[in-house]
Amino acid sequence: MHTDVKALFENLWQNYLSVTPSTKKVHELLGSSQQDDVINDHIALRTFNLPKVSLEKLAAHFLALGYKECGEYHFEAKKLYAKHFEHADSTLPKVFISELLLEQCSPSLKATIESLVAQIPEEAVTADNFLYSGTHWQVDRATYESLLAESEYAAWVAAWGYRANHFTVSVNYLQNFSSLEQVNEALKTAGFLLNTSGGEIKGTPEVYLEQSSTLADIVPVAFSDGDAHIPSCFYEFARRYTLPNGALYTGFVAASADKIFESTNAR
Ligand code: OOG
Ligand code: NI
Repeated sequence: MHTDVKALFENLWQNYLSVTPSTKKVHELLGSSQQDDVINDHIALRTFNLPKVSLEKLAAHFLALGYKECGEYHFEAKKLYAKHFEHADSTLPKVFISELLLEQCSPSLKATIESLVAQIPEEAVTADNFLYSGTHWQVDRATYESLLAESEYAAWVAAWGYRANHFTVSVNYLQNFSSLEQVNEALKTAGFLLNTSGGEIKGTPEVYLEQSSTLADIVPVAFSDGDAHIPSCFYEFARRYTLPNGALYTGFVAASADKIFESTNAR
């Protein structure tokens, strides 16, 4: 486990950049015209509910750094369960971790995933670098396709393994944009494709959170039987609103999150 929270996020960021080339351009578009770097609202990680690599195993890395569990979310149709974590230092990104509930999946998907996870050495899961260690297995194209037919989420984790699937710009702290609409327009003008599932903007001021995201980059991945181009990671944009008590809302909105997951769908 990391003892240095800044080093953990820096490693997660570099690993995310390495498979998400558009991130650099988005970061420049939003951040280059301001003095301070962009503030990250949150990152997200994905896994399976097998004991070796469950949500709780990933969360342990953050709990050891002072993060606290703050909310839980159910996604019935996608067969996912998630929790979010926050740090007392509110300048640190929140963390959203989900897991695929394998007992609700087909026996064949479950068996495939069990065979991949079995290849992870037990000690790898608690190592400093686990959260940005990628895959610990090889999959062939046909296996990826058959996972994809049942669960886009399962296929994504099989292809990309352990890494942040997105970072999220906090629109509240951007100096040159005051709304999510403005951010979206700038992105579209620069040629980025947005996730339109559930509309370009998910959520409203009434639920204290508005979110939008790019569609994941399409980049080469090395399957055991050759390279292919598939969706990797994406960038999200979040604007939070103040609660009646005057504090910024810090939770997530399940109905919006349900659509954000689709940012890694094939175009
Ligand atoms: C997480 C999707 C949910 C949010 O901000 O609501 C999410 C994922 O795609 O793994 O990040
Ligand atoms: Ni997110």
